[in-house]
Amino acid sequence: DSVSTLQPLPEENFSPAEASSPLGQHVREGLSRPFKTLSSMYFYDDEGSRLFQQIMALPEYYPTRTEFGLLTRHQQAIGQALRPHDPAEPFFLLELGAGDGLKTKILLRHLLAAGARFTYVPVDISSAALEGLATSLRAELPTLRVEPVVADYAEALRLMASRPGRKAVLFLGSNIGNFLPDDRHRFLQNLAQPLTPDDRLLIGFDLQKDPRLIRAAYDDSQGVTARFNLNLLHRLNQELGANFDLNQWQHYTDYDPLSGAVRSFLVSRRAQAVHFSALNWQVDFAAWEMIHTENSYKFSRPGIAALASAAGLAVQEFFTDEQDYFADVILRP
Ligand code: AVI
Repeated sequence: DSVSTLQPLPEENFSPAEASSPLGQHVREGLSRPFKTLSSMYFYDDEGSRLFQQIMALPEYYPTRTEFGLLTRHQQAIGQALRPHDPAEPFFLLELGAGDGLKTKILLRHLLAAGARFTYVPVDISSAALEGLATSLRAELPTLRVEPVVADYAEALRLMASRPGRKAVLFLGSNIGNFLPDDRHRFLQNLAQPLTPDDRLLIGFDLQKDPRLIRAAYDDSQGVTARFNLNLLHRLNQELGANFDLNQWQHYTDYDPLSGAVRSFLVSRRAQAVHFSALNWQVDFAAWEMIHTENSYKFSRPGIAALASAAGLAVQEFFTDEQDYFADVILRP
């Protein structure tokens, strides 16, 4: 009737700002490719971050537990490698993408107990994530000096380069596995560039192992990883006014031992068109067409040495768990 025609159409709730937002541009570009793709970077809205916390506690998802165990087991030696030789010399412990800091607290507790003089600098582009971490640290480790930095990683390292004292930089959780090889190389080069010979990096790498075990970690029996992947479509519905029907999509994942990558996809169960009102745009999907949403690379020891040296870094020490599932590696310029 005449009243309802005066109501704004749903598309009018979205301004041109959404169309030109990084997410809007990314979606148009990624879903226009011959093999459609979206970046796993966009998994982590509030719901995605909550689901990732659940993933980390799943029986099949071994990386988090394993890295926690190996940090506990090697805390003394890792602490030794990260801090300057002179115990009186102050240093900065930077952490890129700290999350809830559960694993880092093992090292922080150890360093405090060992009398190390250091400032913990968690770095994240989300100030909300950093505030949560800072609050929990103030309660649990009241003597710790914390200086959160809201910035992207390269910017934070450049900012810190002018401060005197060793920088020990943590990048845990095999986050490095989510980069494609070229991006990974550029990322490591950018990390290495502002470092001086006295600085250190500690990077977590998930190692190549029984391929069934790897695949199961990304296709858990409770379907949490599937919900995590599908949440990306929900996010596009929310933020770009898309009309993805989540019942018409499936999570699919596979491990390719040749490249070392777990690749995850969203599979269209039937031919369908999806409209994005914020982009004033529509995209067609054939039956069983897929959107590639994530890479999760698994590494070998020689592979780690090669990627370090390509970025001008050397492996100083290699720490692993009893089963050789995961490695935390100390690198130096
Ligand atoms: C954040 N990142 C290291 C996780 C991984 O294992 O690649 C993200 C993840 N995706 C599915 N499960 C976990």
